[in-house]
Amino acid sequence: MGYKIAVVGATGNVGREMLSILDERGFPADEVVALASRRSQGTEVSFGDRTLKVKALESYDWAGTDICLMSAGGSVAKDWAPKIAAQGVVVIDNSSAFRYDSDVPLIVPEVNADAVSGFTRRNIIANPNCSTAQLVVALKPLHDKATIKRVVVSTYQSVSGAGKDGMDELFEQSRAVFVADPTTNRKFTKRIAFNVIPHIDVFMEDGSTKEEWKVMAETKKMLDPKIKVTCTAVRVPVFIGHSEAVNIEFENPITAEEARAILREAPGCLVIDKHEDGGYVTPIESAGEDATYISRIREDQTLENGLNLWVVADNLRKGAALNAVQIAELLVNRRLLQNRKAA
Ligand code: 11C
Repeated sequence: MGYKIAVVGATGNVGREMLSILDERGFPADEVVALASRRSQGTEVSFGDRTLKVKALESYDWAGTDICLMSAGGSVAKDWAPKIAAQGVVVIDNSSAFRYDSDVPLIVPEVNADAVSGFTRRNIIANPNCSTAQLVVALKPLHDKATIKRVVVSTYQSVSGAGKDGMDELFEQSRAVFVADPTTNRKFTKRIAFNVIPHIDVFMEDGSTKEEWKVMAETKKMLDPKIKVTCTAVRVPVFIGHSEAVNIEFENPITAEEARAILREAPGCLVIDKHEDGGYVTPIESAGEDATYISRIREDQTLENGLNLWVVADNLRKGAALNAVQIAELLVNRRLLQNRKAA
């Protein structure tokens, strides 16, 4: 018997991607429901070659629904996820609202799948921040081999991380620059077209941004609290695909050749690393793909046991929608919803 799954935030960038990934991967659903706020009620969204009419979250009857994939932002999640979870529905939430709660599992299936069983405490599972998801997919197999001590990450994050408004702003500003019209900044704090901005999310007391803090806190929660992480998060004028320059210091020796061989076999990773023009991945090639791409693997001669990597992934897929669907698949494949269905 299949499952009934509802996508909350179905009209957003990530919600639409969730629907298409559920269809692509043949998720065992008898019914898929698209939900959004009342003002989007009746909007049509694609689900494979079908069209779903969006229903209002406010009046949806959750009886019989097994899983809720939620991508509606932190305040909607804080308000709705506990109410939905209380009705026996497992909520997989893409916002940061519950990620740091010790009784909510934060899951990247390639990294800490076993922690998923902890969802029963609150019926909520958190999906990580996009820049963390691709990072930990690349770090996990290397940590298993040589034990990571410290990671220095510089991110190059696409505007789709800031939603459709971010994509529209890059498009609009690029057009305006070409026709010599004035540009306006709405979503971003400075012009993003033909520029880069070292500021994502709000500033924290120590001068870091919340995005940089998330990369640190989420890596520790999912991979190992002993790993030291420092991050500089930068918005770049790319529509889809986050890139990361990653410097890693290990406890034990590991060569670039060993790292390349390990990453070639690692789940979710795809190594493209030829020492020639174009022998690496850029965000354009990652868009629409599921893999976390790893290029430019090389030893850092300034450290005793150090490596540098270039890590690229589609932030809307592995960074958000795909990871959420993979978590739902974990629940199904490990039969963690079975008793609920019988009950
Ligand atoms: C960005 N990483 O690129 C952010 C988007 O905590 O889920 C995702 C924010 C989050 O702007």
